[in-house]
Amino acid sequence: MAEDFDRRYADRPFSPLAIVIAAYNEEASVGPVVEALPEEVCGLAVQVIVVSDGSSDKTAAAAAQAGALVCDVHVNRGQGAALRLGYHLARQRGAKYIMTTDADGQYQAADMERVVGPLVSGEADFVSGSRRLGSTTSKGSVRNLGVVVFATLISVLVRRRITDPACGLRAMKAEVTGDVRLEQPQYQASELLISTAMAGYRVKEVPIDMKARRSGKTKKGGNLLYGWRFASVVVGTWARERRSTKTKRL
Ligand SMILES: Nc1nc2c(ncn2[C@@H]2O[C@H](COP(=O)(O)OP(=O)(O)OP(=O)(O)O)[C@@H](O)[C@H]2O)c(=O)[nH]1
Ligand SMILES: [Mg+2]
Repeated sequence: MAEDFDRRYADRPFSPLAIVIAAYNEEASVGPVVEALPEEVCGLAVQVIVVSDGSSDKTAAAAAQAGALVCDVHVNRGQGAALRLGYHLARQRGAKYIMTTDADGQYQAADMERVVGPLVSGEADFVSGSRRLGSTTSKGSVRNLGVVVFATLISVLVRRRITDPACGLRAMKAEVTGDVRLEQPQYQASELLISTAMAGYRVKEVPIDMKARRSGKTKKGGNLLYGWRFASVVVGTWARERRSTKTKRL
């Protein structure tokens, strides 16, 4: 799979910033999302990698048509697995930094300089957008309440202030993605954040504007299911990382 991807795109530039997008049944929005991405962010040339797995629509074709390097996996394995594969492909293609965004159009190209800036200036190793420092079009929703509750819980657990642990617009040094333990098949956002913070990497949040998805529907289930699974990943990741820190100290 990875070898085939590498061969197929061997003639495309190995740019220092890879934008990795997991996309599942997003044929209507992935094209416009890829087309709206900048060619450079903070002076870094961009390569766009879209990972679609088991989509039953034309997501892969739409992403390729828009100019992305596309890895089309036949079996659906979840956003977390797709992003892990995307990180691996980005590192293989020499990326120094990796940014993620979503295929549903919730994040804006205009915020990307702000997300990548602290990496380039050497101020941070991992930067996450925060809708609470910026804005969101969904006002007063259950999701927003969940973001506040989980941000508070995670801030206590990792002992630093986190305002938005579920933002899909993030950027990191590429080596972070190979160093921390990532196992979650679908609800990956908090696992990456908690593992990165607990591994001692410098984490920073910056304001971003979050919109409603352009079309299609959520892949995460209803609010209750989302909340329950998110909570399990938060507690499970924290406990796992704590055990592993203690073992390392022995
Ligand atoms: N490749 C792949 N991508 C996925 C999968 N599930 C979700 N995604 C993508 O991950 C991104 C986030 O998924 P969403 O369903 O929008 O979830 P969310 O943004 O956390 O939650 P909402 O607020 O409901 O939109 C989108 O680009 C999805 O297409 C999957 O199983 N495989
Ligand atoms: Mg979404």
